[in-house]
Amino acid sequence: KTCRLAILGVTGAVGQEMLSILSEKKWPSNNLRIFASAKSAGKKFPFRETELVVEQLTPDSFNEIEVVLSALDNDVAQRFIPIAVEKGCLVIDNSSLYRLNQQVPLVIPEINPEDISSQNGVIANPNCSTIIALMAIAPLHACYPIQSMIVSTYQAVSGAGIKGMEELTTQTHDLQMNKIPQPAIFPRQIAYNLIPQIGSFDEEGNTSEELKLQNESRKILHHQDLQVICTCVRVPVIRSHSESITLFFEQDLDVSQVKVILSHAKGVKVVDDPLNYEYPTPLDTSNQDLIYVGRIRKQPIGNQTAISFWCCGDQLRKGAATNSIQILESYLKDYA
Ligand code: 11C
Repeated sequence: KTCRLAILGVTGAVGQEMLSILSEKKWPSNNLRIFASAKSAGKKFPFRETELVVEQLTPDSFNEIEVVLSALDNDVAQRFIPIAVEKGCLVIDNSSLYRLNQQVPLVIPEINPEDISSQNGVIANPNCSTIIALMAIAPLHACYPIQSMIVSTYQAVSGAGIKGMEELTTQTHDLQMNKIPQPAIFPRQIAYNLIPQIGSFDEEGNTSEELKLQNESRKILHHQDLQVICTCVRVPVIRSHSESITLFFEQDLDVSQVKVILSHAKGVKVVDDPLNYEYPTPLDTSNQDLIYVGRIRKQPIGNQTAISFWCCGDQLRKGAATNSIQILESYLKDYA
C-alpha cells in the first residue's frame, strides 16, 4: 500500500536516512514530497530513478499530504505538527514532544504494533537508545517478566545529528594536527574521550536521556512499575549505539533460554561466541536494521535472577528512520 507521504526535516541525518530507506523499499517517487527550512529549499536529492526537490516547510505544506514522517527538532516540530494534524494528516514523529502524551501511541512495531489503533493524528517514534534496548528486552519480558533493569549506554555521535558526526571528525583531525579541539555541539571534547552527559540534568542528577529510557520503556512495555537505573554516555563512535543491560526477572531462567528466545526474536541477531571474539560492536552493526546481542550471561546476585548482555544497533536506522517507516508500513497495512 502507498499514500501521499511527506518527509519533514529531510536535510538532517534522520531525514536523509528516511529518504534512503524509502528508496531501498521502492516507494513511488510521485507519492513523496520532501520539506526543510527555507535555506535548503531548491536542493535536490536523488531518489530511485529521479530527483526530488526540497520544498520550504510552511503551514500550507500539508494540503495534499496524507502521512507525514517528521524528523524535525522539537522546537520546529512544536510549530508544525499541530498544523499537520489539523489538516488531517497522520504524523509519525521523531521528536520527544509527544512521546509521553497519553493520547499518543509510542510504537516499536515488533513490540506494540496494536497501540497504533489508538492514534489521534500522531504516532510517536521512541528515542533511539530506548528502541535498541527494548528490541532485546521485550521478547524476554514477554516470556519471563522483568522487575527492573540497569542500563549503561555508549551512544554514537550520530545521535546529535550531522553536526555531531562532523564534530567528532573535526576534533580527531585537530588532535592529529596538534590543534586543541573546540567543543561546540557536545559539552566537552568528544574525540579520544567519553562524555557522561546526554541531554540536561534534573534535580536528582539524572539526564533527560536517562529519563527517556525509563519513561518510554514503561509506556511501550505497558509496565508502569518497571524500575530503570540508567547512565547514558556519549562515545567517539560514528553511528551505532551500544548498551550494557542487566535485567532482573521475577522467576528463574537460564542463559540457554535467553539465547533461544532472542534467536527467534524478529529484528534481533544473537552474536555470542566471546572466546572467538564474536560479540556485537558498533562497527559491525552500522548501516543495517538488526539489533545485535551478545555477551549473554547470568549474574549471581542474592536470590534474584539477573541476566546481563551487550547490544548494539544503528541509531539512525532502527533507532530512528527504519522504526518510523515500519510504523508507516504497519499503519498502512492494518489501520489505514
Ligand atoms: C542522542 N538519543 O543519542 C539522542 C538523540 O529524543 O529522539 C535522539 C533524541 C531523541 O543524542
